[in-house]
Amino acid sequence: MRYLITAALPYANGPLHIGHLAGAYLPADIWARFLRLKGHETLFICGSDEHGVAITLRAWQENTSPQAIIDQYHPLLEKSLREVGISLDFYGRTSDPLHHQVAQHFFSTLLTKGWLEKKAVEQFWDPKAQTFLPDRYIIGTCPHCGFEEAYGDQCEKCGTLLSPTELRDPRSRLTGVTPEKRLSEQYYLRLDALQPQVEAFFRTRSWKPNVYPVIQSWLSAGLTPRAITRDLDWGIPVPDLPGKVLYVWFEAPLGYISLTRKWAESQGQPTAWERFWKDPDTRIVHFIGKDNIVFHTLVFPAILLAAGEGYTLPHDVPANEFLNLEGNKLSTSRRWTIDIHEYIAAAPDRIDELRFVLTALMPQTQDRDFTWEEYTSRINNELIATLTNLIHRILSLLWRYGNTHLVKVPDFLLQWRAETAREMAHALFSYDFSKALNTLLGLAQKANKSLTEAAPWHLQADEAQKIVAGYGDLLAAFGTLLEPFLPVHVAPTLRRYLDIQLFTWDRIEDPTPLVRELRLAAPPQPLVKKLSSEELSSLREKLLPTASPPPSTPPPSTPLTIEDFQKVLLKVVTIRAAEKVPKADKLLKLTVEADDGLHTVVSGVAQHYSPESLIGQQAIWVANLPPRTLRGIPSEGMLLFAEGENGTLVRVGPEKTVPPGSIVK
Ligand code: B3M
Ligand code: ZN
Repeated sequence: MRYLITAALPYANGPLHIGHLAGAYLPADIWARFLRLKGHETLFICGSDEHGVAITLRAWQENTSPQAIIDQYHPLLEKSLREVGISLDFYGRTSDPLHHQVAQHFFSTLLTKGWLEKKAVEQFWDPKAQTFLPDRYIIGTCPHCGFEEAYGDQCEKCGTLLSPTELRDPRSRLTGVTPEKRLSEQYYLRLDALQPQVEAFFRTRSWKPNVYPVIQSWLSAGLTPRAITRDLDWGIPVPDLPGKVLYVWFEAPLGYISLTRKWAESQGQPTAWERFWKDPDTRIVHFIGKDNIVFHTLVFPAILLAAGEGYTLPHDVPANEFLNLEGNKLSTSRRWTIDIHEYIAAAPDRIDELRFVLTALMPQTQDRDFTWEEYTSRINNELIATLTNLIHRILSLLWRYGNTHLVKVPDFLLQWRAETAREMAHALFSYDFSKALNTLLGLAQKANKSLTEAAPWHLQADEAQKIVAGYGDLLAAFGTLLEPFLPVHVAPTLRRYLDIQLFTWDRIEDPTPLVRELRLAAPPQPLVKKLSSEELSSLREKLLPTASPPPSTPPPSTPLTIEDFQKVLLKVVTIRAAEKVPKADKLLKLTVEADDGLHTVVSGVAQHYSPESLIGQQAIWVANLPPRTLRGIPSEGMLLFAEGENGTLVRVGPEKTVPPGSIVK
């Protein structure tokens, strides 16, 4: 089997952070390295996404040009990816003329084949900036969940895709003014007409459990035509339509094709790309974050199907969920991130450590949380205590008993190693990277224990030497099994100590000795240094200088009249029951008693209160909010919590117990 692996094309409007890495680049890299060891022809490509409002908005904010923005970030993105060991075969950019050509070709083909329709639509116009506003330039209140900062194309809170006219209280992000509606002509992709083909494609694939329901819900709602052109002056010009550019989500996925072509050109074999896009023996796998699922599983396949030029459809789209940082959503604008280039500068010799922690914490089917505490304990108590200490123990023993060893391996070690490699392969083929890593740690644990029990150091030298040499086989295996995970320092250094090459994965799965003889090149040093509390604080200080996440911006203090205030009906309630909401780590379902009986309130405090600790407590309830449904649970009103230090939430209640339903005024 041949594989084309892609990782989401990062917008060239800012640096990469740990969320990007754990979401797309690291899993893609582990997979690519694993497939190569499995002996599959593998091409791994990526590139900067240089169009769209992500770029123009940034340029507007920084009072500079889009070109200056991409020229600043494109090299930084590539450098960061390479330095964390992302083994890309090619990194390009969507401003490349070849990409423009490919995207325009697809547009023209779809137009000729009748998959596009032109419609005059009302669009928002910013009277102050004198420009049409693309969807992303408009914010307002989400009609589905009430989130007040929803973008015109998508609500980041509830994930619903929107069109800007659906927003309540729309505002221009450029100037803050209320935009006006004006007519403008755009091309629409007939997703409705393509639905049968897209559905047929959807049914031929097996999707990850967090991806399947997203696609399913879209298909059952019915696909609708989607505008694929925009009134903007930055992007790929729409052929024969001055003043308009292709919508970034129409052209960026086509970048996977143009980047493969650029790679082929760079190899001096301009037609080599066809192996990857036009041959059914190739599997194309897109690694992305959850916010990109719809575009990769529905829109992009729809474009390929509509073009009808024999392009291979995605084999899989193993999207990850999000990584949070110390309990809060990562945010570049609020400076609540750990940027990769800054991490590399602060801890240049701890790249594998970061990869290890992010693999252990990978948000594979649900959001996960990165904390410095966990970073430290995963490094000290797992990576070092379980894995690299074992490696160091064996290396030191080998060194103690001479520098050349004939290796005779006991059967149980051969079996353990072969089974581990097989189990890891199985986990990796199901995109369960954390499990693959854990399986490896499991082997190290067993080996640690059996070595301690064998206690060669109590035996005579020649006897001891034989036992230790048997464990040398395990080291030879680690040199390969660790490669997809820790390729920057740990795996290559280990191989250098033992003077061995990478094996194929299949060789490791075969329970026969890997080497006959082991020679140690140098006295071993520990592969990973323990992380001290001083090192940790200095790292934390450099990377997250603010002691606590920036508090969410308080609402602007427009003067309030007493009549305004009296519109809010506040009551004291007693919490009678509380339980966790399945599959939502932040939510608790609370049953509260007021003067008119029991009410259900879904509250985002699960990370701050255990359900038991709230039962019997009183709280302040906003009683006259319209009900809304959260995770399928109808929720009435909301409970008030104060935002404490480090973003903690603290219950607000009366000073002493009052009858449930008492008015707060
Ligand atoms: N540029 C990344 C993002 O949404 C977006 C991915 C494009 S993949 C074709 O953050
Ligand atoms: Zn919403």
